[in-house]
Amino acid sequence: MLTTTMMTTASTPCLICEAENKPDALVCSRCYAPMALIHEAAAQDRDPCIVSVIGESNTGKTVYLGTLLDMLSKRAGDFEAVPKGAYSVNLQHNVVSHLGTRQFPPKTPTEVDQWHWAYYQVAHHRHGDMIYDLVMPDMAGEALAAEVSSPKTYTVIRSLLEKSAGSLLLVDAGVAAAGSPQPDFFALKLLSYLDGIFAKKRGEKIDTPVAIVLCKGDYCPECFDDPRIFAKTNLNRTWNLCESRFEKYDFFAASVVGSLGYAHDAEGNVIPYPLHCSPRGILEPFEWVLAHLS
Ligand SMILES: Nc1nc2c(ncn2[C@@H]2O[C@H](COP(=O)(O)OP(=O)(O)OP(=O)(O)O)[C@@H](O)[C@H]2O)c(=O)[nH]1
Ligand SMILES: [Mg+2]
Ligand SMILES: [Zn+2]
Repeated sequence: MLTTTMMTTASTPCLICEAENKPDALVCSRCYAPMALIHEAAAQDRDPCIVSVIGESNTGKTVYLGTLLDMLSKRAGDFEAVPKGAYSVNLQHNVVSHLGTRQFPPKTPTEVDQWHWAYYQVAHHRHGDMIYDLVMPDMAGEALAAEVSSPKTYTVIRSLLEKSAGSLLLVDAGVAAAGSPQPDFFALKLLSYLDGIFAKKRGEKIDTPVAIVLCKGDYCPECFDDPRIFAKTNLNRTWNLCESRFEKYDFFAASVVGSLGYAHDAEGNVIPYPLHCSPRGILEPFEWVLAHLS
């Protein structure tokens, strides 16, 4: 008995990659997940549930996730969200304060120890007051691309996806609507990576819910009319892979900004500025994932 107590106080296993860490460590020595998250989780009586937000760089992951968390903590759609630890508020704070000054937040750094991790206790009053302890890190698109093209470059990404109970796959609908095949190919790569990770038995479909979010819907409002038709037309390869390999998937359109202005930055590049925010379709994919968690 004494030995067990001594062992548990001597090292703390990481929630994400299971590496043993010193009790006073700030981040996990293997995957750089914040240890505050692990300590916070240990104080709970329920296991946290990871919902990953994935997508290419510049698709709008940070803006989407920050807006979603802000809406949840403002009790939108009968949700109630309580951040577990002050570090969890940083992502939402960063996004809301940038949008409030009519700027988009900066790109997420590729260094894992710079990512914002959000750990929220979310309750939904319409769904029988179910409580979910959600861990949602804001990953960098470039790190995801590196991991997908050469697995094990970012062990934290692999561990996070392996442990995910559900995923939100974000796609740039504006770029797809303009005829570029790039969003379709990147989503296809991510889905086949997930397929490899989640596959239990050969031939069996994946039962982890995946919501495909068509971001920046303000550039192509037609995607709100019927996101499935939009995906079938503009993201046909992704659509087909979903149909063949995934049991629980759906398509959603979303946008955060109501109107954009354009101006030059210090280097002379033309940059879009959000003149006003009018979040649309942000809660729906999240609500759908929660409803389909097994
Ligand atoms: N029109 C429009 N543009 C958006 C919206 N959301 C994001 N953007 C644009 O997309 C850019 C990238 O958004 P981010 O949220 O930083 O993208 P990201 O996926 O986090 O990118 P990485 O951090 O590099 O992985 C922003 O700087 C905006 O220019 C939206 O709802 N509408
Ligand atoms: Mg980002
Ligand atoms: Zn770890």
